[in-house]
Parts: sequence; structure tokens; C-alpha cells
Amino acid sequence: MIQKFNYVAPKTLSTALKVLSKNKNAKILAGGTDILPGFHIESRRFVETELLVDIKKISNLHLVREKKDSVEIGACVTFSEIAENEIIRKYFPLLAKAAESVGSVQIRNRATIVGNFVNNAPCADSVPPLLVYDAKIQIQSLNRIKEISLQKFLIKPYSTALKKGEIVTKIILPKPNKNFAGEFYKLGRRRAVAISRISLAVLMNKQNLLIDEIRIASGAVTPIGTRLYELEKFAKGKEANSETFKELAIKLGEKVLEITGLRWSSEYKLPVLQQVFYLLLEKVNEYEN
Ligand SMILES: Cc1cc2nc3c(=O)[nH]c(=O)nc-3n(C[C@@H](O)[C@@H](O)[C@H](O)COP(=O)(O)OP(=O)(O)OC[C@H]3O[C@@H](n4cnc5c(N)ncnc54)[C@H](O)[C@@H]3O)c2cc1C
Repeated sequence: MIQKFNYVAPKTLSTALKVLSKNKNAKILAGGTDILPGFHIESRRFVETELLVDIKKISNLHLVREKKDSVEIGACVTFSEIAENEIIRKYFPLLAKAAESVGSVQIRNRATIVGNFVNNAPCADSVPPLLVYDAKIQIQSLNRIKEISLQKFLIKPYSTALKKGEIVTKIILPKPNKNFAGEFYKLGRRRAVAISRISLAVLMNKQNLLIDEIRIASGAVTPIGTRLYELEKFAKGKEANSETFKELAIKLGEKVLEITGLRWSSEYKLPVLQQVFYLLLEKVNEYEN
């Protein structure tokens, strides 16, 4: 038996915002793929919920819009829609690849990418690619619209900067201004419907065989998805070759150990992480850019 709750499905954003502002124990419902399992296991994060405000009937939250310098993804866009969208595949292929890797067809058809990072599980597959693409998000309340970088929005596992009465309305992705090559990597305990144990996203731009810019983000191995700026700075200007990649892999292991501390799984996980990261860099280095 799951807890009792009321349910509304407004057709406009302004109605949804009004309802949220009047009900302190209201929660936004998008695909429900985190909330409903949360109800079933009586998760502390959801027990106080008395009202679910379903935003899926708000039509303008379902759009992917290409602008001159950016692409906007509405709050109700699902992983299936992301995986199939030509604009996303063209400018943000790592995001499309991550979307394809989420759960099963049924989950991808319901689950939204916004719900994925608002839930902010360490294993959220949308986060590493969104971070390397420098995603910003738009948040709306009754009185205010604001923009914030995704990295700042994510605070700690299962916790974000979202306040009561606010809705994330869209993701804003600046179109990459360089010809990046990149990869998304996910390791789970099995090949499908698997939660990430390690996830990584890498974008690299080279100039004359040197690393001009590299962006690296981790998921699952760090408490929340994290851009590894120190590593990026270290790599800038170095030769794009196996020696540099080995150095980077060693440094990634050290950084993750510094962030997480020694865990029972570190002895196994850190060498695996270093090895997959090294191989990922070699792979990205072979791509044309
Ligand atoms: C069987 C199964 C397999 C899965 N596999 C994977 C996987 O491989 N990889 C992965 O990353 N995830 C996986 N997931 C989790 C994934 O489905 C969710 O994280 C999903 O993306 C959440 O989106 P949703 O639309 O279902 O959100 P909901 O469950 O509706 O909401 C999640 C949270 O986000 C809030 N929220 C939603 N939209 C907004 C908004 N616009 N503004 C403010 N708050 C909002 C809700 O209030 C709630 O707190 C899996 C889940 C299941 C059940």
C-alpha cells in the first residue's frame, strides 16, 4: 500500500506555480519514476507529500528548442525524446548516449531528464554529460525567474538548491564553441536496466596534437556528479598522448579518493576507474575533431 495523496494536473505553468505556492506539502510529479518507487519504499524524502502536482499536461514544457547559440530542453522532455532528437544528437551526442543507457524503454518513455537531476542520485546518468556541456537551468516561482548553473544547483546526494514553490522549467545548453570530440561511459552490474557504478563524460579539443581544452565530469564514483576542474587545468596544453592520459588517470583516482575517503570498495573501484578513464581518453583521442 502506498501513502494517500491528492493529485492535480494543471494545464498551465502559472496554475501549477499557484498550486505549489499554496500547498507546503506539495511535490511536483513529472514521470514519477523516482517518486512512485519512493512511495513504495516509504522513503523519508516523500512521506510528507500530500499533493502531487503533475506538470506533464503543460504543453510548452515538452519542447526542445534550437536557438542561435543554445538549445533549450523543457522540463517534461523524456529520456526517449532526448535519445531520438536530431538537434540533441547533433550538438550534444554524449547526452543522447547517456539517455539511451537509462533503465528500460518503459522507464525512458516516462522519465524526464529534469526529474533525473532534481532527484540528484549519485548515479543520475544525465548529470556528467550535462556538466561537460556547461548546462544552466531556468527556475521559476510565482514572482521570479532565475538561471543557475547545474553544478551550483546540485548540492549533495538527493539535495539541490530548489526551494518550495519553485519549478525547474528548462535546461539551457550553450552550443559548443569548439569542435570537441567526446564520450560518455557507464559501468553497471549488468548491461541493461543497470544503475551506474561508474559514469564519466569527457570532451576534448586538440590543437596541433596538444590538449587545447578538456572537460571531465564524474558520476556515481563521486557523491554527486562533479566537474573535475583541477584535472582539466592540469591537462591543458599537454600533449594528447598515452603518457598524459596515464597521468590524468592516476590523478583522477587520487581526486576521487580525496573526495570520498577510503571505502570498502576503493581497493577494487579506484583501479577500475583509472583504467576505464585511461581507455576513454585514448578512445576520444582517436576521434577526429
Ligand atoms: C526501473 C528503473 C530503472 C532506472 N534506471 C535508471 C538509469 O539507468 N539511470 C538513471 O540515471 N536513472 C534511472 N532511473 C531513475 C530515473 O528514471 C529517474 O531519475 C528519472 O529520470 C526521474 O524523472 P521523473 O520524470 O520520473 O521524475 P519524478 O519521479 O516525477 O520526480 C523526481 C523528483 O524530481 C522532482 N521534479 C521533477 N520534475 C521537476 C521540475 N520540473 N521542477 C522541480 N522538481 C521536479 C520531483 O518533485 C521529485 O522530487 C531508473 C528508475 C527506475 C524505476
